[in-house]
Amino acid sequence: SRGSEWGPYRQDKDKETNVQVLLRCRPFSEDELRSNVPRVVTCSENKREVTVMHTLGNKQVDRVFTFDKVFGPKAQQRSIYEQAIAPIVNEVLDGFNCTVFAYGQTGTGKTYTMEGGMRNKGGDLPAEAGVIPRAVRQIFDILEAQNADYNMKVTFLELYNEEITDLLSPDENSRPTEEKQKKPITLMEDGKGCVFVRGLEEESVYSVNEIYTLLERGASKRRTAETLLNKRSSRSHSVFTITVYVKETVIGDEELIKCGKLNLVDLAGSENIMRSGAREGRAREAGEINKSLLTLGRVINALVEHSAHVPYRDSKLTRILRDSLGGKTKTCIIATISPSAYCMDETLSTLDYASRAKSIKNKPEANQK
Ligand code: ADP
Ligand code: ZZD
Repeated sequence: SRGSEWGPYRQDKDKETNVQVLLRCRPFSEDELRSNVPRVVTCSENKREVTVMHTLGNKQVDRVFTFDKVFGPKAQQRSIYEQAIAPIVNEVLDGFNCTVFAYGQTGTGKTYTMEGGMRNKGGDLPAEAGVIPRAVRQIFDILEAQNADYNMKVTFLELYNEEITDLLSPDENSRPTEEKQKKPITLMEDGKGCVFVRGLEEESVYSVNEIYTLLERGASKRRTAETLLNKRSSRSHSVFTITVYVKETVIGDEELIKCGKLNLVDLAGSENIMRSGAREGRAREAGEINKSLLTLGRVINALVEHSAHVPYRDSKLTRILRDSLGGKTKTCIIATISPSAYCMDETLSTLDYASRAKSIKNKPEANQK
């Protein structure tokens, strides 16, 4: 077993790593170009700096922020993946749990970054494919190249108004009658402080195509929910999780199973917290308050300030992501912003939030059974 008191693992185990924070600024949209709105954001990828500069009457803004990596408007999906995410996926295959989440105002590219768009169907990855399809592809490529004995499971959920929807559950109509009543989805604690979501459809997958079929099901389920409830997508969080078990035969006949988990999270638009914070009373009545996003901010603040109490238990999102914030999971936050003057206040608030998150420390530990 891992780490005798004096072995090399001991040190490893106590090693703290900061949450990695990346910044991505999207290009101007066609609307923004047409309206000639001024650019207020400049990115220096080399210096890893983002500058926000603007003069309006006698109000002047000039601020500089530094991140672990900075991606300007020209950065391609593939280059972000290769530079920032591929190393994380390698760690998952080494038995670590890792989480990547996208944070930012609605319309700044969270979903584009995490999922991407799909122009050319089938075959190769489209150039616009985001983190999820690329991570899936990389995991299969590696496992197949190693000729590994593996098992891979995926789940895909949406959290809206503190309610979890399973984006992979089969159509109610195609279920056998005895299963027809909805499976209740609940958060369970495993006794070791780890939380898992019970009642989710957990699909074992053995090929990239199988995963694509599931992504399609998830995306279409979400579209249906969106049509029924306008603006839902900007207020909901989606969590795609891949769990990989790899069998390893070690010297002797002892068998080890390495297990790694990757959570890919697309958070609700950050503008929602600001607004609901400002008029909490009315927002709550309207069912608009985003308890999970508010609590995420409070958890980050508590960790940054080393508070004695971290309010993980106050929302479903923070219960699900507990281990990613101050726990044993390696975490990367991708903060997304717009370059335009229209969005400056939200941009500054995203940059402040993301800067604060840089000082959160986790203690990654590999799983082994
Ligand atoms: P969010 O998920 O933050 O609300 P979206 O991912 O839906 O934002 O992005 C809003 C729009 O901007 C979409 O049309 C998307 O395709 C486009 N977009 C976002 N980021 C980029 C980018 N880096 N390059 C090109 N288009 C982008
Ligand atoms: N962003 C698109 C889905 C949307 O909002 O509908 S793009 C990727 C990750 C998770 C779910 C869907 C996808 C997506 C896709 C689109 C259409 C049908 C299936 C899946 C996608 C994009 C590029 C490569 C693979 C999958």
